[in-house]
Amino acid sequence: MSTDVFDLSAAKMRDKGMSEVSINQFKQLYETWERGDAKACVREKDVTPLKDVPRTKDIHDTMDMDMALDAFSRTAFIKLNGGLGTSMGLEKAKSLLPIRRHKARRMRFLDIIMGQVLTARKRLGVPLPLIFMNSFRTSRDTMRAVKQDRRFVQNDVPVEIIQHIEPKIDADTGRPVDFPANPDLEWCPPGHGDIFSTIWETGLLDTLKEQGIDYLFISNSDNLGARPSRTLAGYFAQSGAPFMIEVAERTEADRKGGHIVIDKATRHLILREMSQVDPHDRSSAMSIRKHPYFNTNSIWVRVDALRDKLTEYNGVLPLPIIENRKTVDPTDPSTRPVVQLETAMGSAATLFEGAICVQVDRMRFLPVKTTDDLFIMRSDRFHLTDSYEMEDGNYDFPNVQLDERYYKYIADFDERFPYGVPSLAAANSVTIEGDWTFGRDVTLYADAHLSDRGRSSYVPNGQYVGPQGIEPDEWV
Ligand code: UPG
Repeated sequence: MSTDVFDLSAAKMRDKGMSEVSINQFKQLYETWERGDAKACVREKDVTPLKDVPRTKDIHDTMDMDMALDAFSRTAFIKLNGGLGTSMGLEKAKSLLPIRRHKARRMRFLDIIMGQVLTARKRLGVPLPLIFMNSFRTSRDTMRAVKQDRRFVQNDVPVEIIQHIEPKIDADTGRPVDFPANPDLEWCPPGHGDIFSTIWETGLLDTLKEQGIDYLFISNSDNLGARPSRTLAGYFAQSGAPFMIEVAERTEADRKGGHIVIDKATRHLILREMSQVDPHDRSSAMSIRKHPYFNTNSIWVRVDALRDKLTEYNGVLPLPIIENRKTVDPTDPSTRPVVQLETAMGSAATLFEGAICVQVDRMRFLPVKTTDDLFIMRSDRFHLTDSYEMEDGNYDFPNVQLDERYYKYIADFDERFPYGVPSLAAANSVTIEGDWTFGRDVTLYADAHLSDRGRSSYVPNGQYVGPQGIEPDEWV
């Protein structure tokens, strides 16, 4: 493929009125992909594992809280909100999905995020600007929901920045794909690593600097555990590091997502996503003994350091590329195969000399990637406190496996839990096979298991479900 082929994408982007920064970014992604470097892996032999990362709990015990408050008063809170919950069959931002009721209000991720920010502002008297990075797909709905909350006021700093879009590439020809049936599907967001060029282009760093902001805390909007933290702001400020990644101890359940390793040659941090693991290194990379921490995707960045880095690279950081192969209509496998070129936010750590990691407890990592996660989040395992913390006794959650055929998509899931999800307080694990609809006040306990009866089945009101299925007597 030649540069002329890339020019077709550039022309398509210009026609859509896209900026030169976005075109330059896409050019960098495209050329890397064309060279075959998108498949470049981070080899085990070239890295050392990350070990002995300081724990937040120990940091908290020795923290000077006045200093921490000062750092926190100079922090902005940014939420990555550009992704759609497509893996759960959603066509809007995942953050608009209801999680639970609280004081008669239906709470979505977004309400909880805003509640967390408003609580921190009020209790600690800090400005804590909240900024969503939306995509063309999530902006309208998200902003409408933000405006509904009259308590939320923010005048000097924009509440959203809108990330770039890029053409999906026809996997066979390298050209921008055509899909007249739904031209919107010809475009995609370039991954959460796009945050940096978006921040650059919107001039957000200057606005924040004028408002006295020195630190950014950026995290996934689907992680309600990534709350504002005075202690972590203090630790980051005190460390003098330009960039900090929150990592958490990996469990056997954390097979997806990325982990942090150290480059043997440069000693810089590297984020290794599972897609960047060479097949020969798979068992090492999966080993939680060898690589005990994973990336929560919550990062802290110094405004000055980021501005310097973005200036050095003209607004487009040279981040490793992730090649995401799909069909142009991801819900229809018969449509044309495409490549979506993406970058990951945490991979920028490599560019910052002196970047560090900090170990956080599970309470700061409560992601909802699948309806299995949502099942736990909506259950009585959690209690939403008045300061909008998702609280659980020990944050040690049951392993949940709901039959993908009936529960993977949110509409199917909701249909089968018309009275809300069952009690999980006494459940060690949950396996549901087959098509089960649940009545009111059902309790799952121990290793709760329902097996497939080959037809739609019902768990009646008030029943207990344990390792042997519905107990004490079989109904259905
Ligand atoms: N997002 C955007 N724009 C994009 C893509 C994603 O804003 O173009 C947002 C998305 O809405 C979500 C967040 O970014 O809030 C994370 O996106 P997702 O696709 O869910 O990322 P993951 O595959 O979960 O992986 C990230 C990190 C991984 C880490 C994991 C922790 O890449 O290293 O372990 O988050 O949940």
